[in-house]
Amino acid sequence: MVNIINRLIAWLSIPALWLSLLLSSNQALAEGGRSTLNMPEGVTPVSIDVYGLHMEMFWWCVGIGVVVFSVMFYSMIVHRKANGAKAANFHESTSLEIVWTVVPIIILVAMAWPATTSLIKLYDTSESDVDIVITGYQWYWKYEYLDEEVSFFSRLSTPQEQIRNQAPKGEHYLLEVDEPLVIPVNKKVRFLVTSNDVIHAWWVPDLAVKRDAIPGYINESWARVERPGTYRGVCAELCGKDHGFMPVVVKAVPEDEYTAWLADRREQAEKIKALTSKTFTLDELMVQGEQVYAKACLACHGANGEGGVGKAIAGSPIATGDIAAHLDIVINGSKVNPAMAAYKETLSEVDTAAVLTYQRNAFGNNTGDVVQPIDILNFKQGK
Ligand code: HEC
Ligand SMILES: [Cu+2]
Repeated sequence: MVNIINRLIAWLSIPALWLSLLLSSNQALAEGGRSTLNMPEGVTPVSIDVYGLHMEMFWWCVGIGVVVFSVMFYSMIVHRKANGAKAANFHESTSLEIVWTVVPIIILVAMAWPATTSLIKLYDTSESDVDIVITGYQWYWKYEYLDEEVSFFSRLSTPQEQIRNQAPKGEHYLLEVDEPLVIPVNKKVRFLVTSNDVIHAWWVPDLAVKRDAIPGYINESWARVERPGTYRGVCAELCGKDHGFMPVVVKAVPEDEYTAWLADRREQAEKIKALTSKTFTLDELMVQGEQVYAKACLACHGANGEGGVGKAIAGSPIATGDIAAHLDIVINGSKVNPAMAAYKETLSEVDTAAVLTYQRNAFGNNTGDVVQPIDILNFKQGK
């Protein structure tokens, strides 16, 4: 009688255990249609492949777990010593050893086959429709559309007040940028990933793309996004103090929208080029210079040019002295303190001219000097 009750408890406890595990995991997986625990399925054929692979492996593991633990719990309850069980004594069972070698081999091959086909697809960057060079910088990204003469920087746009807990955090806190990468849907977009300084990694989970950005190397990847939308990612390689502040935002749009955006971008670039040869008045440069200063220099040089991380601009021997030295430190950066970065690539000629003119005339520096965009261009070209 006792024996029968024991068996009954054992047989009932095992399904009850699995059922409760299944129910709790189901709840975790099903939140809002999109799991908060599981990896995202993504929006490209490759990402869906990767997700399928992940789920397949997952269920293999669940199956093995259920079988192994079921046998274990059953044996522990039914064949326990208190119940008078005697241990069976068998050694070197050839058939058992063959079974536990062959079965795992079959399972491993069944896993390796789909994994290899997915990997081959993942690495096939041939015959792309759009090619984009992605360059990591400390701490932002540069996107360059090959053969389109369109390139721009993409920086974090989360306001400082949110980062410093002086304002409530927005929906896309630390996952928003001023200029997202725009790509067309249903086109094979090839990413050529490299870096300008240290190792970064360009990662967008929804596209199943994660590539190291290494100075001097170009790593390739690709995506064919099937659903228009905004997809977010981050730099996935510890790259310095602002590693957590260089997110990636990809906007996938229908093709006609993409073509219009490209044309618009090209027009903007043309305009900037035309402005480079224009002569500005002191007032025009001061207005623009103030904006550039607030965006790019104020954090280190202070709202009143009083300095901080950077040296004071008010009364600075460089900002009130020889213009060539001023051009040199802003365009090429400081030779002694890397905090003062080179702005030759990140500020346009017009912006550089404006901020130099501003620094030479604001904060009581009243030199009356006007620096024109053409001066910047000439300096950059060594004239
Ligand atoms: C991350 C901080 C930082 C930012 C941002 C920054 N600077 Fe600097 N800047 C410095 C530091 C540090 C020095 C001192 C460099 C040295 O000792 O050689 C400096 C020095 C200078 C000097 C020379 C001052 C002197 O009297 O020696 C000028 C001019 C200057 N910066 C202009 C700019 C301009 C223009 C911008 C914006 C486009 C800018 N800086 C943005 C940190 C910064
Ligand atoms: Cu980085």
